[in-house]
Amino acid sequence: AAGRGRVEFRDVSFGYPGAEEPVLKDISFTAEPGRTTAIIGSTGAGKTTLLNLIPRLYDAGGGQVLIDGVPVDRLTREALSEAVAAVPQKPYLFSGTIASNLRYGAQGATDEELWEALEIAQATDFVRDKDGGLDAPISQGGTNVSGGQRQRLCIARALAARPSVYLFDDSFSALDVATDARLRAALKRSIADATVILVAQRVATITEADEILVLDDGRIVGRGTHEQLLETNETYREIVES
Ligand code: TTP
Ligand code: MG
Repeated sequence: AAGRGRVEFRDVSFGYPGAEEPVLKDISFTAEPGRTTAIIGSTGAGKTTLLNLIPRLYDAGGGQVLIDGVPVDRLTREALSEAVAAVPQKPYLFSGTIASNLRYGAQGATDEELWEALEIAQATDFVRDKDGGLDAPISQGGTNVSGGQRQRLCIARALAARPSVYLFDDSFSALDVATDARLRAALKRSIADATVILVAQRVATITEADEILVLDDGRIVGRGTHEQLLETNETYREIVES
């Protein structure tokens, strides 16, 4: 990816085909390289939908989504998939091996690079313990690994792709608190220059973000740091205290 990965939403609105109500309304923000932007909001607020507009799972109805100043619908699919790696809320593994799953989006990655990605994703131990290591079989849908292991393999897959923009949709929820903390510390060191946009429920995950966007019913109703929002934003306080 040539650019640095600055993601900008300009007055973005979006509604699912056939639905009457838009799911996202007047969304404007910028996620800068080297910074973590967190999105929080109650279930159904539109967090996943917002993330999905970046790799163009859907296109914005109004407004623009840009990466390094270029509207995403003017980027080739190849350029877009090089720039952005998303860890979806329901992470998916394909039938094959651990290595083939990690190389999805990173075909040229060496074994060493895969182990590095696994190390950051806190997945080294369980992959090493599996018969075959990187070549251990994964069944369709990844049903032969646990939910937390699946999450970490999908995080490692994103890391192996070396994008400039990382999207994490509630990607740390199946991890215990200690693993979550170790993983985020490792991420901070290893992808310090990337743009990170994450959706999170756990307060500890959010509080370390450089900027937090509070999404309510498809609108941004607050933005700032954890401390700023605690002082000024009722919706944020309710979410954090619940
Ligand atoms: P989401 O964007 O899925 O909301 P969310 O990610 O904030 O919720 P959660 O915390 O539970 O993950 O959905 C926003 C609205 O859009 C919601 O009313 C459901 C609707 N929707 C569809 O109609 N079709 C879809 O494919 C999706 C993903 C959501
Ligand atoms: Mg969601």
